[in-house]
Amino acid sequence: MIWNQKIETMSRDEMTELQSKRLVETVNHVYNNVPFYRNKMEKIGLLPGDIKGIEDLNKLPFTTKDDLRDNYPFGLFAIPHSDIVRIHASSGTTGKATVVGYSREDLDVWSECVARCFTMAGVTKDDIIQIAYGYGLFTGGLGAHDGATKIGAMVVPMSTGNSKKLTTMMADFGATAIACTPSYLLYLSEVLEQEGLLGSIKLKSAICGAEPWTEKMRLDIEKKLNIKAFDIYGLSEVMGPGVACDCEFHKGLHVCEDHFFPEILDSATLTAQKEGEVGELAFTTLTKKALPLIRYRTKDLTTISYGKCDCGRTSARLGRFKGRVDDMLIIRGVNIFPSQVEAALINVKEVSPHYMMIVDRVNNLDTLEIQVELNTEYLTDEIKGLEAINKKVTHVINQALGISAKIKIVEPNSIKRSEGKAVHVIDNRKFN
Ligand code: DLL
Repeated sequence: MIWNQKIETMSRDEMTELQSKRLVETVNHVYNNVPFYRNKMEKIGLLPGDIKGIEDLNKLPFTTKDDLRDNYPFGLFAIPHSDIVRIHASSGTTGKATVVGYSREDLDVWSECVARCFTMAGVTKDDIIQIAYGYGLFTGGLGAHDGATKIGAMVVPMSTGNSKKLTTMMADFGATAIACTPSYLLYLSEVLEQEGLLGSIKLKSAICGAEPWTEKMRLDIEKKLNIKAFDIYGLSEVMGPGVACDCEFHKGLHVCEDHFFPEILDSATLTAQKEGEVGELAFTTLTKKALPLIRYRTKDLTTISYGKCDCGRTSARLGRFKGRVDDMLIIRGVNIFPSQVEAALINVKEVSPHYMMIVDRVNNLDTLEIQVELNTEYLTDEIKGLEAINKKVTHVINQALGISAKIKIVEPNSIKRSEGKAVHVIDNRKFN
């Protein structure tokens, strides 16, 4: 089934016309209401009237996560605060959050996009869906919740954690769909097995995203749970989950192109890549009122294709995500930058800022160990002393990252120094 037949099967010409009209409106909106964009455009001598359609997009400047951070918290908002009805946030490079805002209309668009995606995954009003993305500042929980509600499905707002309760309810309620990160779903499949519940669940589909995963992992999930699994993509800055999703043919993620215009760029030259070539994904929002973004560089690496899909949809499709161009890690769905660890360690006098983050996936769950060097003057054989330091470091790191990490205090000078760019991360997870 297709949620929005008219839009999702629109001809390329009609789509370009709609996108062009909306781009012109968005450029006027940011020029008139966001000093950051007005200044950027004035600097290059660009007036809103110079943008007549999508063909003029490359005249416009890019936006980055740093721009959002520099304008923390509300500096890029384009409407009065009294018209903002929701705030979400995700972590930034310095530990300071990237704050995003939504008007009532933005929330309507968001639930429409998620409804399209969930419909691609076969969810209908007859389904019972457990939303097991985190509810709160993270966009996953509430974003998925509103989309499923729009479809009219019976929504079970589980959030994350408490896996035993989730699996028990999955069986007791006869849940037919689940939305959560792929790694969490694999973990849940183990809990179901341990609890002897695998035979008594009615699950049919899972809509997984918020972190990179492989096609193999998707197939593993399908086999383990005897369900269909779908890949959903999104990012807080642009909206949250629902920017794109794959259909039953799994030949790329259909973009909600009438709301978000995708570009695939060569990261070095920032010029367009050809269809099928890997590059950095950038989005221009076409209808957002509260936080419109022009050519936002997502740092995500993928491909794009435009041919009609076997499902009948004509929307542009993104290939499976291949990683990121920056050093952001996604661990258990949480965005983490190594610089957050560095900033936290500076506050602990007993250790040096030399550290190594070791990320792995054990029993389908991401693990994070951080090795931290002791400062020479605190070198001691006393176990108690070391334990106290470990406790202190664990506390500051967990506070800074928002997830728990295993801390290992190591001897001075034992972490390998690099001759070029510092290497702070060993990521043993495989995404390709
Ligand atoms: O992760 C929004 C979301 C929630 C998407 C639930 C899907 C499901 P952020 O926390 O801002 O937002 O993180 C965005 O996560 O730039 C990608 O690097 C990564 N990401 C999201 N979905 C996928 C996916 C949410 N399907 C960042 N495949 C993005 C690979 C993904 N990476």
